[in-house]
Amino acid sequence: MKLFQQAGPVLDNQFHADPYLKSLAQIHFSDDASVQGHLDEMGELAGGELYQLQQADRLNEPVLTQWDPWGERIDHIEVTSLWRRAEVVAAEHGLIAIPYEQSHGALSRLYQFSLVYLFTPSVDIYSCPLAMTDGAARTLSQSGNQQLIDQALPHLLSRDPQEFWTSGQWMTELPGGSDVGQTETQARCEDGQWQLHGRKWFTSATTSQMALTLARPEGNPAGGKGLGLFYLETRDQDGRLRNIQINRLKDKLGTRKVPTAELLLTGTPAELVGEPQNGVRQISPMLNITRTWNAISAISLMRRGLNLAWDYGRKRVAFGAALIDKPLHRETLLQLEAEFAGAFYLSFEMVHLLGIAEAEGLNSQQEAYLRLLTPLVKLTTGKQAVAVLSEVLECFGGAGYIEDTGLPTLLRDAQVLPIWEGTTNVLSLDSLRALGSPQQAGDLLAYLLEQIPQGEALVLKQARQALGAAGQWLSQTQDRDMLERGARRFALTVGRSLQLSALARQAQNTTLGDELPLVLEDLMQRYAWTPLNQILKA
Ligand code: MFK
Repeated sequence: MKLFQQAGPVLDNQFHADPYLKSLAQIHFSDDASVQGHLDEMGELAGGELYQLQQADRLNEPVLTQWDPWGERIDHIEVTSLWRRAEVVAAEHGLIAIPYEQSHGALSRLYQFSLVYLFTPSVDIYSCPLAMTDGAARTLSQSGNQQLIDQALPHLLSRDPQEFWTSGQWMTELPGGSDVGQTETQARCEDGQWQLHGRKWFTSATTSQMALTLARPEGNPAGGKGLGLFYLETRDQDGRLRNIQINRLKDKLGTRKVPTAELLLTGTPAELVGEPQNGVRQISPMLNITRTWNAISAISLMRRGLNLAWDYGRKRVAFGAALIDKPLHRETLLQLEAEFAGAFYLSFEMVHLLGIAEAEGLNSQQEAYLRLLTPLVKLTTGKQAVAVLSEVLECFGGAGYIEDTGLPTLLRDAQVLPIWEGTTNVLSLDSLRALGSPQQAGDLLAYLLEQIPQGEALVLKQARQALGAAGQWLSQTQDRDMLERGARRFALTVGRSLQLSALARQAQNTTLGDELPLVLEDLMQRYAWTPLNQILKA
């Protein structure tokens, strides 16, 4: 008797398979065959070689060896073969270099993040060291510290894998993950050389060649303003760690390929990046870049899950039909697709603005918008990624719960997105900080309302109402406690209204031909029906 055999989901070229990214490329790079060709190449890698390597590498994890056979402390971390390959691909494809080379001017960030979006889901969060590297490059290049710029930037921006460096971002300590002002690490200056002493409790991607970190110069006051921002190189010329001990690797729910470690700094030599105070303010360019990467990671993981779920839905037959021909299964997938599409278009709108900011500068209104968008998009997409990927697993029934399908990894990895780089609550409060004075906040919210396309569609009315209600709440709430209590609801309401607005603008984009706008129009209607949407109605 021949037993039933279920075919599993497969991926092909991930650029070809993505009408959303193709639409962006059509709008911004229609006459640039080199960008289109590059996206094609990355799409092929992501659905082919890297995806196969990812599956083969599934059970491997980074290994920390603290001692050599003869008793010397070495603290060596070996990452897995997927990460080693990902580093080469990232350098050669210019995933950090592109926006700094500026060969595509204001479109450079769109170009970079389109590649990152394709690359990320196949490399098990290798986007983490890349995000921090990009953040460090941006922070150093804005610092005015020419010596550090000359020393580090050629490595961070190199396309040669032998020369390429990644950077850590060592912020979190035991007393304060969110409240960074509580940092205990001390910086002592001896004979003109700064040395750091302290314990870093979460350092992601500890294999990096350099890091930016916060420490309190001796004699400085408590709190964030008393911290300095420091640059350090992790190893000396002989490859030994510079007074750094790796106490252990973290045993995490997900992101298992990322060698997240606890470090002890025992007089680590470091350089001040700028002034010896206001470290939090100085590191904030890095935070805003890594938060952008976080959002792109969120949409890329959602896309991967949905691509697998659609393919499986075509192959899996139940109750006499393929799953995608079952009205309820199809509707479920389309609702998830609507969540994704809103997240996708708003995230890339943020990326576009970032690119304009770096190439040409923004006017004050756009600057305020980008400052607000960054925490809003990070927090909204983080929540969506967890919700969407949980549903994606359900689309596979029991198979979605089985490790060797690779599907549970998607959900576990997504779960970090609302946590690191600022939790949903911290970023909700940052959104309020970003709004500035009541007058500035009022002006910005009015600008956001204007961006919602004209039209009488119910969802557009809903978006206007939600944004209007959020603005009204903000202008009427003076009490600090009340503001803080409502911050998350405010941020998610505005974040989701802006997604709907971005989706609607694309649905009305006549340069996209006939087919896609109709699909987007349909998704726009569904966006307002998705399970996350009670927030929008609030
Ligand atoms: C997959 C992709 C990506 C992910 C890679 C991740 C790997 C890395 C893992 C990690 O490192 S996770 C740890 C990340 N940690 C955080 O994100 C910290 C979260 N906490 C916050 O963001 C708090 O809001 C903050 C620490 C900034 C609050 O600290 P303070 O000391 O209370 O700050 P304060 O006094 O409000 O702000 C200090 C200055 O910074 C102010 O400017 P002024 O000095 O001019 O007044 C602020 O306006 C400014 N500032 C704060 N956040 C800013 C900012 N400026 C611009 N953008 C921001 N986001």
